[in-house]
Amino acid sequence: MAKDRERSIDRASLVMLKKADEENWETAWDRFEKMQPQCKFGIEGVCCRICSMGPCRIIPGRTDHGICGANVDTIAARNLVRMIAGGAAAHSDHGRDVAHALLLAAQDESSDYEIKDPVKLREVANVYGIGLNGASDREIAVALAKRALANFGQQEGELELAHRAPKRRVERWQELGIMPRGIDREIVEIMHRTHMGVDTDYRNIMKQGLRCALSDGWGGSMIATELQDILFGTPTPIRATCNLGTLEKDQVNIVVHGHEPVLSEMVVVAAQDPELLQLADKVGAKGINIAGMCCTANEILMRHGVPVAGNFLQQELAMMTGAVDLMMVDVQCIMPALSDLSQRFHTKLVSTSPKAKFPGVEHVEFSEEHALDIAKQLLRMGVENFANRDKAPFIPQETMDLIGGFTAESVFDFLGGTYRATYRPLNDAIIDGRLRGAAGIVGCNNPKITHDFGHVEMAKELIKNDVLVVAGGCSAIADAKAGLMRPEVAFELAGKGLQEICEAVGIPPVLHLGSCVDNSRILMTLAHVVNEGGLGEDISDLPVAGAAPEWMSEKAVSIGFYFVASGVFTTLGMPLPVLGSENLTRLVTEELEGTVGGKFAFEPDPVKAAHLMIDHIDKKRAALKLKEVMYA
Ligand code: SF4
Ligand code: MSK
Repeated sequence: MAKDRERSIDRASLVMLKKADEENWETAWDRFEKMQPQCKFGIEGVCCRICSMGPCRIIPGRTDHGICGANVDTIAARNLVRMIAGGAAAHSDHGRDVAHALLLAAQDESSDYEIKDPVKLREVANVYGIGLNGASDREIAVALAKRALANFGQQEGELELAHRAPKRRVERWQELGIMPRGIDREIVEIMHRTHMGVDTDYRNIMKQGLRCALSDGWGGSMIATELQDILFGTPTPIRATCNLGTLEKDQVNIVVHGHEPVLSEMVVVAAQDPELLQLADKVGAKGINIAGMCCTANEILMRHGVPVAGNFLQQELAMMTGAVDLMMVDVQCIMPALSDLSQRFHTKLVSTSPKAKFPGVEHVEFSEEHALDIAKQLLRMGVENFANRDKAPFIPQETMDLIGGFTAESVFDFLGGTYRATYRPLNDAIIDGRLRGAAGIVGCNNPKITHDFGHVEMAKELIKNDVLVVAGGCSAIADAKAGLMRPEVAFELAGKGLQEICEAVGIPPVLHLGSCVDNSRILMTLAHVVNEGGLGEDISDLPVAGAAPEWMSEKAVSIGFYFVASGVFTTLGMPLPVLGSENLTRLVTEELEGTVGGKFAFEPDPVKAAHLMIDHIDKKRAALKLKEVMYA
C-alpha cells in the first residue's frame, strides 16, 4: 500500500483514502498498484496493434520492425497522433452538441435555453463574417450555430476561429501546411493516415497531428467555449467553495460529473424549483445541494458559483462519503469503477448521454428539447433517494474558498479597468518587469503522480517567481483546494511584483479559467496580449509557458499539442509515449521549436518543471530586450 503522502496532498482525499483502506473499498490508487509493473512497450509507444498481422512490438536489435516493416518511428508517431485524434474528437464533439443546443434555442421560442450573452453572440458572429445589420439575436444565433456546425464537416478552406490567432501565427501555420480545414476532417485524416500501410514518415504523420490539435484548440474547443458563453452567459469573477466538505450532511446532495454544461445548467435552475424543495423538506432534508465534479464542476462554478466537490481522482471518494444521493454523469473522465462502487452505497448513479452508458447503471437520456423536465426528473430521483441514506455519512470537513470565473474578457476588465478595455496594463507589467511572465497549468490527475502535488507545487513555484498563473480543468480545482485562488494568498506566496498587481486589481495570483474546453480561453488571452503590442508579433515571442503536470487523458495530449503548435513551450509531468523512438522524441522535445515555435519538455518534478518554464520565460524576455525582472 502506497504511503498516504504518496497518494495525495489533499487533506480531504487523505481522510477518505484512510476510510477506504479501513473498509477495504478499492480506489484507482489500489488498482494502479495492482497494475505494476506497467508495460514498457506501451509506456514507450512501441507496440502496434493496428492490423491483425500484429500485435508487434519493437525490441531494439531483435525486432526492429513490425511484420509489415513499420519502424519504431512510424509506430510511435501513429500511436501518438491517434491520441491527439481521440482528444480532439472528445472536445469537438462537445462543441458540436453546444452548437446544436444554440440552434435549438434560437429556433424554438419555447426552448428552456435563452441567449444570455448577446454581446458575445455578435462578436463571434462577426468573426464568422455573419451580417449583423438589423438582424435579431435569434437570427444571428441561427446563422452562427449553422456556421459552427458546418465547421465540423467542412472539407476545404480554413477554420474561421483560427484566424483569431495573431497574423504572424496564421501565416506560419499556412506556410507549414497545418492550418486546420474542417474539424472532423482532421480527425478522419489521422485515422486514415495511420491505417496499416498508409503514412510511414513520422514527420509527415506528426504534421497532421499538429493540424488536428489546432482544429481542437482553435476549432472544436473554442466553439464549445464561445457558444456556451453565448447560451449560458460569459462568466465573471465569482466566489465559491470547494472540496469534499461542500457535501452537506443535512441536504440532498446531487453531484454533477462529466463535461457538458447543457444539462448541468438546467440542474442549477431545477434546484430552485419550489415543488422539489418542498419534496426535499418532506423527506427530511434541509435543501438541495448541487456540487460539481471534474469539468462540469468548473462550468457551473464559473457561471453560478456552485461548489466543487473535487477533481478527477476524487470521484470515487465522493461516493464513498455515503452522502451523495445522486451522481449524474454525461461524458468524459467518468471512471467505469463508479458503476460497481455505486452498488455498495445508496448513491443513485445515472448516465444521461446516449454516448456513454454503463452496464447496470440507470439511464435517463438527456435531450435539449426537454432539458428542464429531465433535470427535474433527475433531481426528484435524488431527493427521493435521500431517505435511503446511511444515517451517518462520512464527510471530510475540508472546504476552501476561491474566486473563479476569469475569462479572456474579464482579464480585460480587471487589468484594464472598465473604462479602458485593454490588455495594456498586463503587457506593461510584463514589459516593466513587475511581472516576469505568465503560465497556463492545465490537465488531469494521475495516480502516477501524488494527487494535486504536481499542480500545486508548480503553481506555488511560479507565483513565487512573479509568474501569473492561469489554470484550467482539474488543475484549477487542485489549486483552488490548496487555497491558491484567494486574493490574500498573494501576500503569503507570490513574489513582490505579482503581489503588487494582485493587490492593485484584487485578483488571486492563480486565475481559474474554466474547464478543459476553456483552455481555448488561454489561446485567446495570448492572442490579445500579442495584439496589444510591445511583446513581439507572435505567441512564440511571448514570455509565457504551459504545463500539464498530472495529465492522463487523450484530451490533454491534444491540448498539449495545440499549445505547442501555437508557439508555447509546454512541460509534461509524464512523458508522451514516444521514448522508444529517439527520432520522435527529438522532434517533439527539440525540433518542433524550429517550425511552430513551441516544444515539449518532460519533467516529473513540478518545481524543476517550473524552473524550466521560468528559464524559457527569461529567454523570451531577453530576446524581446525587456527590462530586468523588477524583484528578481
Ligand atoms: Fe504490426 Fe505493421 Fe500490423 Fe502494426 S501495422 S500490427 S507494425 S504488421
Ligand atoms: S476533467 S480531461 S481529468 S482535466 Fe476535464 Fe479533469 Fe483531465 Fe478530465
